[in-house]
Amino acid sequence: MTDAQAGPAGPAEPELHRHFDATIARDQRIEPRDWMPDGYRNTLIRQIAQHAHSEIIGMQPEGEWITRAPSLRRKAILFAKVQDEAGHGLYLYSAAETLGADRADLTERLIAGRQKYSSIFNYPTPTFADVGVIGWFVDGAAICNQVPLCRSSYGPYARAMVRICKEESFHQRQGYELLMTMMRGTDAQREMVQDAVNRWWWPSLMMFGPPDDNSPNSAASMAWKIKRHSNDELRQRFVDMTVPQAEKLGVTLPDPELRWNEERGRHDFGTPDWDELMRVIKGGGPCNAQRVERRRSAHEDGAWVRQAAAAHAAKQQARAAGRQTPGPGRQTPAAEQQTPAAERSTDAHEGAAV
Ligand code: BYC
Repeated sequence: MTDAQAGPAGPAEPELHRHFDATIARDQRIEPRDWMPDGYRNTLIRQIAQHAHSEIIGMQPEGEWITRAPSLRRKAILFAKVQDEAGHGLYLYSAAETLGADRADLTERLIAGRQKYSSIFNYPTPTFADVGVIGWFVDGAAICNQVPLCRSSYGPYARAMVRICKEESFHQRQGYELLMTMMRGTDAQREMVQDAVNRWWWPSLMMFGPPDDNSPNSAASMAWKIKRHSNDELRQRFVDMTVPQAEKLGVTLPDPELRWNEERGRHDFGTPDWDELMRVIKGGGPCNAQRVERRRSAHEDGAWVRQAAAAHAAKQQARAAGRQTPGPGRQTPAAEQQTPAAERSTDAHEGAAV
């Protein structure tokens, strides 16, 4: 709510600002109807939209394996995981809408290349071991990054994250279990796992964003308690969590500088290739063009579904308001009964598409 919206009798902006600051300082939540500074609102829309886009684009690299999964069990698991990601995207778009963003507009921005999504989803998935490593590393990194977001100062985002994190932890375990199974298999399977680990390790570290001294958004986001920890702190947590898991699995992480630092009580590790991160963020990764093109065609192919849903909602609304008038081409229930089911559904699709 802006000062103008508060009306002439409402509190003045400095007072609203003080109230907002005090709410943040008390670690209480900001809710959609509360006054908030424009910078806070815009930062949230930016981060939540990018997060939503990442979930939706993130369906693609693993989704490519649904038809090629090696067993019915693996197919069912993968199907469920990819579907969860669609759900995460939808919760997050809804959270962005509570801030005044328009979901259709956010999607347009994504497919026009004007809004970002996570760099990690611009890498290819040539083997089934990639599915396991995405679960282990990418969902593991997501957990490190997103558990603190459950305490984010903006209520709808924090609440969406609670459910998302529960599902991410299942995703991570399924990835690790898949890799455990492969590691108990043949030499070729073990090599496949190690190769996938080698390819995904550094891009996974890049998911946490640029280093703190080159992270322009961090200071404001942390002051507003949108982000609770810095990019480097979360990256370090991910490394500390993953190293013992790699040992247990029997793979090596491709970093010669990786070692336990007794004094710090944490692992030292090498520096990711930040030029690569910037290149991928700007659209120059191995699969950026393919991912966005796929999203664009799925969006265009789905136009008839959106039109049909909107037409249905309008009809329901008109019915509820008691002013329903049958349209010129509308069939009577009796006529509908005479039309074979298959034709009826084709008609519905065509009708919706025009
Ligand atoms: N990729 O100032 P900084 C998932 C951008 S979904 C692309 O540090 P901030 C999952 C950044 O946006 C994974 N862009 O920014 C899904 C900023 O650009 P703008 C997604 C990146 O926001 C399916 C600029 O670089 N997770 O886990 O303070 C299956 C400067 O960065 C990246 C989220 O979205 C990157 N890696 O911190 C499995 C979590 N890094 O906007 C798993 C929520 C940075 O100024 N988001 N950029 O033009 C966040 O926590 C924060 O937004 C970030 C970046 C830590 C990512």
